[in-house]
Amino acid sequence: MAVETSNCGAAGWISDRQGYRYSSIDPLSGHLWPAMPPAFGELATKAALAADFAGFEPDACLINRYAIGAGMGLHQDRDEQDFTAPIVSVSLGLPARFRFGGLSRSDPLQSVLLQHGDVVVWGGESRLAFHGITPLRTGDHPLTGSCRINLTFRKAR
Ligand SMILES: O=C(O)CCC(=O)C(=O)O
Ligand SMILES: [Mn+2]
Repeated sequence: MAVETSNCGAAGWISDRQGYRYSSIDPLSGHLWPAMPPAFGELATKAALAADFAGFEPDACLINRYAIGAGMGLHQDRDEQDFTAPIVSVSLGLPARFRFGGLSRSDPLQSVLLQHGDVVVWGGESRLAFHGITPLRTGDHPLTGSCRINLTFRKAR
């Protein structure tokens, strides 16, 4: 089952007939994405700094919604222009198993259970590491019900 996505910030990650890319326009509404709430940007900047990535100023926040059974296959986040900027990922709601590997798809994977409120930062030599989410297990979270929300902050442009 696929993850449902939306965005806030100056750039949003979209897919349409021409493929995947960052766009400042929401293709469903024809309008700019909603601005990134200042508290979101500040959280991402502080989390990056805590992981030794000073000066992270994300221009994109991809919002992923996982229903029960939804997962995300192993992939790299490689469509951003500046790989010196890290990725900051915030997990909300139901727990999910995050798999994090190396620069080759076949490298060994670590497996980490991401719980509500967990923040993961990756960058530097791990910036292009393969990662994914195993299909969400049934559950009921007091704040999100039967789903998980993930926010990934990126410097897309
Ligand atoms: O849901 C997650 O924790 C990871 C999301 C992700 O890797 C992505 O949106 O590219
Ligand atoms: Mn990713």
